[in-house]
Amino acid sequence: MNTPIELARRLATKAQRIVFFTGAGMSADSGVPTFRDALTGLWAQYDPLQLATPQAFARDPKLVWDFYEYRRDIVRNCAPNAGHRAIAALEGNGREVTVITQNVDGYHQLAGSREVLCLHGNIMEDRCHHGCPGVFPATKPEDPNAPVPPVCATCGRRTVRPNVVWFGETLDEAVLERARAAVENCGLIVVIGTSGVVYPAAGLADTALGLGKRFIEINPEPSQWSREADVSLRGRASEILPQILTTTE
Ligand code: BV8
Repeated sequence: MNTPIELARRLATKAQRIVFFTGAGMSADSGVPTFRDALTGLWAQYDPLQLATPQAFARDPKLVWDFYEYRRDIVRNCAPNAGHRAIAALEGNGREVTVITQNVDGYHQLAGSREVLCLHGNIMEDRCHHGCPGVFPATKPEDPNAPVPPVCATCGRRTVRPNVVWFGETLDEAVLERARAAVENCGLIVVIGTSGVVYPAAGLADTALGLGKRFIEINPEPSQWSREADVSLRGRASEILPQILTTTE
């Protein structure tokens, strides 16, 4: 009798092209609060829908900037977990691995994954709010009296903003296109730690199901995909991923 973990292991071992589609739950065991968990979730403390929008930044740039600085400190003080590392370790042995993440913490890249599509940007980067080209690492200004948000170093006139996609902003079409192609070409999608609420990102998992792709889900809670998934594993990403991805042979 195959346990769900053994079935998931077999699907992961057989697949030549795997997509990992990850949400905030992927980094929960690193200590980064998810948006939705009642106790630690950011929804509980702040309403991202009120803060993670261009309107909020226009209305109160300092409040929104402080919200991101609060989250950047968490990301700086935490680190990728065993789940990120298990995915990264899979690359390189002749299999095509693509990570499509909704997360903005950069942990998949830090753990060593090379093919990472960041649908919603990177919280550890800034860009000019009024369009100067380029992004640059978010750093804390030395001068405690520096303006908040900081002024763009390129134009010297406008403020910077976090290099993330806010609610109501469109995703980078090229990134989304590459993500769609990866889903269409994969043999297996592993959907990890997402409540499937945020679109168009969640639409990628819908597409995978619609195309009949082999589908593994890892989440302590059920989701809209649980019933149709080949394997729906109730548990934590940092515990389950090493069990299904680490080849013992
Ligand atoms: C857009 C960056 C065009 C900022 C983020 C349909 C089509 C298109 C748009 C929409 C649509 N319907 C609604 C919209 C509008 C909106 C949207 O989706 N709203 C939601 C709230 C209903 N979408 C947009 O605005 C997108 N733009 O489509 O442009 C357009 C424009 C205007 C109008 C129409 C169309 C842009 C969305 C991007 C938003 N930016 N991040 C920032 O971070 O500050 S999204 C943000 O939310 C994060 O990236 C995060 O990933 C995401 C939250 O979702 P999850 O990752 O799923 O996390 P969540 O906390 O919800 O769930 C955690 C899960 O983990 C849970 O299931 C939990 O059980 C599980 N878990 C917990 N612990 C563990 C675990 N799993 C495994 N292991 C564990 N240990």
